[in-house]
Amino acid sequence: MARPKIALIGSGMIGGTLAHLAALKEMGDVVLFDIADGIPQGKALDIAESGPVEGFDAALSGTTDYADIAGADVCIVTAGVPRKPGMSRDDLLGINLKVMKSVGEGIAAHAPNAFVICITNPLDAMVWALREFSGLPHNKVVGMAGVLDSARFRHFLSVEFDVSMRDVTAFVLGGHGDTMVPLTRYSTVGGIPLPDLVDMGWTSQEKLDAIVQRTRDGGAEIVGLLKTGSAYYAPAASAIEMAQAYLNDQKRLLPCAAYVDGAFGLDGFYVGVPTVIGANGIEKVVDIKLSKDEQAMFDKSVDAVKGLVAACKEIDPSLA
Ligand code: A3D
Repeated sequence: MARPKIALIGSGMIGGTLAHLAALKEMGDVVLFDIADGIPQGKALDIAESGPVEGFDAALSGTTDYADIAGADVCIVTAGVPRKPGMSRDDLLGINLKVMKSVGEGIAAHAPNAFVICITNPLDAMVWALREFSGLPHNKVVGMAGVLDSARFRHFLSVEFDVSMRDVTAFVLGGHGDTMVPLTRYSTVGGIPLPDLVDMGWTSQEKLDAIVQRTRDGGAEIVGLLKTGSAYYAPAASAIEMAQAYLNDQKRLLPCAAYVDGAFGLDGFYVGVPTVIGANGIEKVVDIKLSKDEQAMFDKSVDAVKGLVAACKEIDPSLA
């Protein structure tokens, strides 16, 4: 059987890291696409030349021609611009919306059966726009943010509790912005919910609140340190986890920016929710019960995304 084909639209910091991870994990053959001629070809060749040392057989190629993504099983989209210090994700909207139009049309023309994972910011609005421009089914177009935000939350928690990251589960829902909703009640250490751990005296409410805030600011913390761009190792690892769930029909329960129609009181809207990812893409949106406070935070986050979607429609009336 032929190896799966993974197309990476955008070959910058995240795109290059995605290609490296996909090759190391032998997920399939990788095509790097970018408008900056030379970058995708150079990264593809460089990673391919590590194959004999690492022991992988995946084929890697780079291109500026959408025809070369033909028949891709998975497309991961990072095309666009990242944040610089002082910028919010929302500042990227105007530039990246235009990019989503060309990417959506390219995918629709050459890889209409792919599972498409969007990473470009502002995430929730861009995945919505990408779906609109591509016309692909909603269950096949999804945004990566929740896995990353939850991974950041899990990392901070494992350091606080001094336990293995493998034993910490966490959920971050809502839009991928300052209003994201880290759900402490559904986050656990070895199955023990965080509020119980506070009651047990293993940590304090103040420390937990600080970790929640650090999670919300996780992207900005990295931007502030790097100064030249935004995070790429953890974002790439997170999207790879989603791609593997699809390619291997794993039925993973992962928080993603998915199209929600009916659950959470929403009617046809992209935002971060718990989903099941398998061979049919987003196979289920898990409609968990939120407390009054959690619902208020979620609603605020949804409103922030609605504002961004409205701004997209103003910039490009074809989306209205
Ligand atoms: P960067 O290293 O600048 O790579 C972006 C690439 O996109 C560059 O190589 C550009 O040449 C290319 N590009 C620009 N326009 C086009 C186009 N029309 N078609 C194809 N390629 C194009 O950025 P990065 O890889 O660090 O980040 C990529 C995106 O991911 C940015 O929008 C970030 O804000 C976003 N991001 C999202 C998260 C989430 O958790 C959602 C995390 C980190 C970064």
